Amino acid sequence: MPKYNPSNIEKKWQNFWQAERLFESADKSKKQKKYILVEFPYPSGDGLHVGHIRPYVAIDIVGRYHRALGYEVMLPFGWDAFGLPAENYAIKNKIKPQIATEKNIANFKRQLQSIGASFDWSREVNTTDPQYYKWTQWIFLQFFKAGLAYEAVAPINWCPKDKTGLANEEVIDGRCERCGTLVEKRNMRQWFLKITAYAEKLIEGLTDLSWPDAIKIQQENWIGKSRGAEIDFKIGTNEQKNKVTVYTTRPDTLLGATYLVLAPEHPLISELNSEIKNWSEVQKYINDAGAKSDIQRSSLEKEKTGVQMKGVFALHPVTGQELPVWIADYVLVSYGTGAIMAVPAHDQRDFEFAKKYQLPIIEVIDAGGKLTNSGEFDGLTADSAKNEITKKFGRPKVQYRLRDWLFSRQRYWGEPIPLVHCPKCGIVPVPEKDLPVILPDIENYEPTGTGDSPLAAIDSWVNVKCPECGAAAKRETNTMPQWAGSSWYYLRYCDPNNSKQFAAQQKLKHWLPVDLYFGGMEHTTLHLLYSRFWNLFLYDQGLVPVSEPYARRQPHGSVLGPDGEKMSKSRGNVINPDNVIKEYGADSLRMYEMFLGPYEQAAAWNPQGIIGVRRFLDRVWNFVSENSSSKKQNSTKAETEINRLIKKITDDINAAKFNTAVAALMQSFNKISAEQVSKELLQKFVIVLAPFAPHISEELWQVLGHKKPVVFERWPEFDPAKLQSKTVQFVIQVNGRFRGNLELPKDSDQHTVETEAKKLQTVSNAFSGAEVKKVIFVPNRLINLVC
Ligand code: ANZ
Ligand code: ZN
Repeated sequence: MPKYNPSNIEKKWQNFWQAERLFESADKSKKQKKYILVEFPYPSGDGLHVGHIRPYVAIDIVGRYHRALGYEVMLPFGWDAFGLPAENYAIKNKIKPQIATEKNIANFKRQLQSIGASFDWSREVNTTDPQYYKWTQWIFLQFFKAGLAYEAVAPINWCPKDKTGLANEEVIDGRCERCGTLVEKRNMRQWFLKITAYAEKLIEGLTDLSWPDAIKIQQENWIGKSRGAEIDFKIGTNEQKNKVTVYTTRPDTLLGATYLVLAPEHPLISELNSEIKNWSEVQKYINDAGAKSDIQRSSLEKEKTGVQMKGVFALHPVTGQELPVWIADYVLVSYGTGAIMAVPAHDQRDFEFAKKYQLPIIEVIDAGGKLTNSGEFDGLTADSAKNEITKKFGRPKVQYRLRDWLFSRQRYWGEPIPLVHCPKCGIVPVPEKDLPVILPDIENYEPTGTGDSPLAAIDSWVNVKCPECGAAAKRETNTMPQWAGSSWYYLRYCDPNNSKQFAAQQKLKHWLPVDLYFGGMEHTTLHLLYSRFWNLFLYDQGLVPVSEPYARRQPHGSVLGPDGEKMSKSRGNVINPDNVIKEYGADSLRMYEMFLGPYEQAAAWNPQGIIGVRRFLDRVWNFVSENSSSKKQNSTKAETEINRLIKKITDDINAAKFNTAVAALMQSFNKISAEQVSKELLQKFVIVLAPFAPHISEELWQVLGHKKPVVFERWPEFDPAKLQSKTVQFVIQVNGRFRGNLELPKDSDQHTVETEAKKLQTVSNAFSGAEVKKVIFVPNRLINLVC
């Protein structure tokens, strides 16, 4: 038998699997289905590093394991190729995105095949393929027809570097999620998807999902349900006409409201301008506030600023007192009603503001939680006062922090929004038969920064006839965000080549929901939320059979560079799997990826660490080859060990504890290889090794005399009776003094133990011929011979 040399065997098996199409899943299989999904990547120009590969190895292990259990496994893969990363790469390298994307995909695919990933390539999807985005556009039109896609001029998040609008979800701590640039506000015409209509369903749907709590809580907080009340205050001199409505979660503190605050963008301000005595001061304040982001404005640490609208007063609905009205940027126009009643005695931000501007502070809740200074409500608990005051002076109101999804981008590399602007008919959807609206091949695809996408400059594309009346009309030139294609790709995998529908109902029924979804924590309030929204909508339209797409979610920790820092080109700490495979082989790479540490946690790549894994595989290779025609029986220890190993690996894969599974393989192998083993035991060992190290396992399976590949083998069962060791150690004493240990079958009776003990040299020495007078026997523990 030659030495283990991965480069001699890995390509061979990859080609075999591919040629035999072993991993293509059948829609009509009699087996139970298992749909296992991993988030599809952006095919960036840099290729995959070892961090990207970790989830692909994990999902491959889970997929191979379930095939061995007898499931019809769907393990699809595809490319999320629209959007900024692909486009920025193309601009930087002066290659058209279409061409760069194709090249990058080929490289990614080569890398994935080189790790032996068992994806079903017959289901490959690519979001930039017109046959794919035809249906992305079609789904958008369903939103439009249902009134859930709308156009509006609104102050939006604008990334000055990427030169595009961003959704709230793409702004992380005030910065662009992609490039980290501070986000600005811009007033622009935009397209929105009404995700807020699904706020409640998005919260409710979480209940039955077996997702980690941390993810559920993060989504719930992002949606941010709040219960409170709306209360009206009359305002200005024309009291008949003008009122301001505030949103409060503390209606019980109404009598403590000593002034009102409006957001700088509140529409009432300009309506009142003739009454405002310090109009120019007010205007200046409003202009300054416009430049700040919401995050900057609502930061708790920030010193509060504001300006009073002199000459304008609001009337307190209970006391009729005149209250001053201020404008301050800590009140956001996008939340609640954009106006608050300020209760400085009970709200920290109001308190700081009142101190700074010397506004009155009235305490209305005493130390015992009862109302005070509140007239007829004095003595009520805060809870009952909330109800009473809401009933008398306001209306109950549920409020969500979630905002509608800003869905248009001023960039080239995205799905064109399939709408036409007609001077007579208004906004007209492109008829279904004319889909897809193809993204034109153009020369200048760099972002303009003017708020128009580069498409706006292509007259031949923009100018069309109105689909309804035939008049000269113009195409919508905004494109969709990178999150569009990924919002429904798991549906397309069920029926990737359908040209009549986005997917056939019966196939969706067969495969959905996704049983297990691997993906990153960073997508919790982006892709994971968006795709649940699309799915809920399509479910309501009767177009998908399940309301929730992902039954179980498995997050992963990232792989850090050897320096413990995030892998990045600029740090020079990126580990390329191509090099690792060249040096150690794909199986060592796979096992080391899993061995790094708990799957959910970040772990640093240790270039030395993989050597241990490689040595393990060398030893497995030699031991199995040497014993491949073993006629021996298993020793009791070996028998126990293999049963324990099978149980451990089974449990660990089910719980996504891949690192302890690899450790168990190594430890068990050490024990087994010191014992007498049967060929049958080696076969079991190879079958449970196969999901982790599939290439060496195929090769050894052949060495063990099999013609069919190991991927067809059933997962071995363990014998629960054999999990316990069958022998125990007895302590042997003479007259209460320790004389040695004896390993004997479990539950040996007193006579057997006594006979064996007497054979010991140390025991007969201690007797020196005397008779045994008494025996103390503790089953499975001890025997004490007294003479
Ligand atoms: C009076 C009050 C008294 C308040 C008190 C709080 C404590 P959540 O839980 O996040 O919904 N608020 C309302 N709209 C706002 C806006 N557009 N910008 C900034 N703040 C706003 O918080 C609701 C509370 O936040 C509301 O209840 C309001 O202040 C403030 F002791 O009203 B409260
Ligand atoms: Zn028209």
